[in-house]
Amino acid sequence: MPAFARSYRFTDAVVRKPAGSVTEGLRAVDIGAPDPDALDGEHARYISALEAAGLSVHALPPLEDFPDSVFVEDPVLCLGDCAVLLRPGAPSRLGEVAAIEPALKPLFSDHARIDAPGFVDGGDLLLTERELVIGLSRRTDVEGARQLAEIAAARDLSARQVAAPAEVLHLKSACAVLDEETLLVTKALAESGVFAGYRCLVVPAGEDYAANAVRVNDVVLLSEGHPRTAEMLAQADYQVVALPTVEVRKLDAGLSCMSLRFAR
Ligand code: CIR
Repeated sequence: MPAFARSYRFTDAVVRKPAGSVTEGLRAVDIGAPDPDALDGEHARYISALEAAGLSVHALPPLEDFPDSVFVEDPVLCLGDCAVLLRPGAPSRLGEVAAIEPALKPLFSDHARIDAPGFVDGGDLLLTERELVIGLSRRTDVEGARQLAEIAAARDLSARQVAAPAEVLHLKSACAVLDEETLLVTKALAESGVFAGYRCLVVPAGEDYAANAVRVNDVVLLSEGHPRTAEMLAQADYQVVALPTVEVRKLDAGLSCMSLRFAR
């Protein structure tokens, strides 16, 4: 696959409008259901930010049967021209794959899929300029990772497995790509050594949630309310766009999980 800034230069994104059933979305700790209207507002701001960053946004209709289906990052991985249909590890989310597949057909020329018994959630996949990092978590298992590494290898991309941090849902809850060589990471993940060889910008204390940022073309989308991270990124010459995430956070979600980003 072409390697020109594939990890942050995009032309298109797929999103899915939140369903009313989003109040029933999965969460590890129940701190209250998200407010559907407020979540719609966050989602609309997110779409506007993607468009302002230069992307054509394909917005899919809500799926009431799947409360977490707004988090389109989890059932699919975009690898260049290839849409890889994953197998989310939460039983209530498995059906999201068949539901999104028809929308991807016209957008990608190449298709692959993870088969049973493997499980992979897209939130555990960090695609950098040099490799695909697969986080093993409660949602992503060794068999799924093995299959995905084969799919990647067939497209000239190397993959490796790491342990996702136990205290968060997904690997990418704790890290993001900033550019060809730089990652934004939580302190714990930086200290684990899994990203030795990268330049790691470490999220300041108390702002770990901000590590789930998204570099899109010339900007970095960052969760609002993390001033020290915003300042650190600005000092490093990144252009930050802060977005509200109060409602999605109640569902253990963040900015990366609300879109599939790719270049056409
Ligand atoms: C879930 O538990 O699957 C959803 N409530 C949140 C998914 C967040 N996805 C992501 O970070 N990629």
